[in-house]
Amino acid sequence: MFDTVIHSGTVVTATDTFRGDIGIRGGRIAAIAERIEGGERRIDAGNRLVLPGGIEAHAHIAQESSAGVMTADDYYSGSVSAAFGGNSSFIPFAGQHRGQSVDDVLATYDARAKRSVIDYSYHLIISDPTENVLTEELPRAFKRGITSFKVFMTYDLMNLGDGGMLDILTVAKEHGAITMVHAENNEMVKWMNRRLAAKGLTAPKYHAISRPELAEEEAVNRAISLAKLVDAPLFIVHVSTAGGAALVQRAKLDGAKLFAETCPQYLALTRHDLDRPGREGAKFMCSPPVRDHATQDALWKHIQAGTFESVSSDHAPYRFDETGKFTAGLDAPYPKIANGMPGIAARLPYLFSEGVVKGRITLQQFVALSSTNAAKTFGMTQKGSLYPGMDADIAIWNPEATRTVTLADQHDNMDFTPFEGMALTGVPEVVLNRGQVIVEHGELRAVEGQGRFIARATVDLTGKPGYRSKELDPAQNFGAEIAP
Ligand code: DUC
Ligand code: ZN
Ligand code: ZN
Repeated sequence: MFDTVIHSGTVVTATDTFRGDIGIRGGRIAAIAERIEGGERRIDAGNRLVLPGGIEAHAHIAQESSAGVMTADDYYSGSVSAAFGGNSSFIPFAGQHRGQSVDDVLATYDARAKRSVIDYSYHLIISDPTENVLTEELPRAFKRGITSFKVFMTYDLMNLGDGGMLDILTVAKEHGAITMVHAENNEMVKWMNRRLAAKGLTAPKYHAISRPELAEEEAVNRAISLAKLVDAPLFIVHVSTAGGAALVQRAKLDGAKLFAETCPQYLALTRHDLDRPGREGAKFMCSPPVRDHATQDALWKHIQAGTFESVSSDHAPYRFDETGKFTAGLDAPYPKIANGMPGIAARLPYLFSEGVVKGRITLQQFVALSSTNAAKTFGMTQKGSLYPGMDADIAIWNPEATRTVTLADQHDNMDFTPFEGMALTGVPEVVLNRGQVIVEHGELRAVEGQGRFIARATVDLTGKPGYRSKELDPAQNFGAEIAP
């Protein structure tokens, strides 16, 4: 009656922990009960934890940066590494560069993503919101279940300006989609770059100085205001500052349609890591940059308080050579070094060890932050929890096993990991995607291309009443019908 039964485990969801067996049929959970007999295959969970498979909601896979640098991971290596890190699905970015049509971009990523071993979707990055993009191509993307996209407030080649952002927020709202934003003030960063360059301060460590905390805080505040003006849902990616997190928390208390994430690197690393000898510091360059210990403590408090829906990796794998970090030469100044770091396999083991094992968060919070909330926010309605009818996306975790992070453990195409040498407790030992075992005790069981594209539903705004601007309310604006 069942293809597979997982027995003798402790099932954990975002709300509950209980002893129970899971029966799987046709890739879905068919039954959960105290005891389930039979099954063509029986997997003994051996008293370990049976969790929803992770959903990685922020990863750069087979993606060219605006400077033209290709990530080291394609959909095969990136998805394999994700699977070893306890993930059953992921949502990398499909990036539009200026002048490109969204239809073409999606066709390109469809071809690249065919190699994935786990289920996938894309967030669409919009850098060129032409009339055709806004009125024809985005609605077509929504129709095929791509219900989120990312815009930038920084980088000359990506940043849309406030007006462009309002256009995207408005179109997204009309379709029930969510806009994601990289929030850093472009002019502050450029001004800092000029001041540092004038003094010849171009080593990797100055990357951390060039992107001030205030640049993030200002942009987070502005992004929230823009979204509030048109009452559109907004997701702030990779929040790296206490000030940015506090702004998110306050806006959420006001009922804004707001979501946010932070990433392990902002909890684990500081700007002093960029001051390692020689070029080593370049390994720790990402944007926004890693900060300091006080910020780490503040971000943990915000994780505990529910400010963030997810802890995502922002896996941006640029190798430590001329194909990645150093396409502009081994001695390139920091503004010409690719920024981004890998972390797709380390995300969940890090969060489990530093979060659950150290008593900072509950198991329920771990499940919510690693899977359930991403499923709800990004419309993966068949994923993110364990109950009958859901996809059998499951990770069996040994909560006591310890492991030291090494490059070999990552299974990606990278030549370093910024988490090298960290001793972590808690290991995802068996991972399933739609009922198929894809990782089993250190062995890959998946076949290239077995992952499927997931058409996603609209954003779940339950519990977020939003905000009505007086000036956009016909009852208060002399009847002007201008609201989106
Ligand atoms: N933003 C990201 O989300 N990832 C890598 C670099 C960046 O600017
Ligand atoms: Zn970003
Ligand atoms: Zn990113």
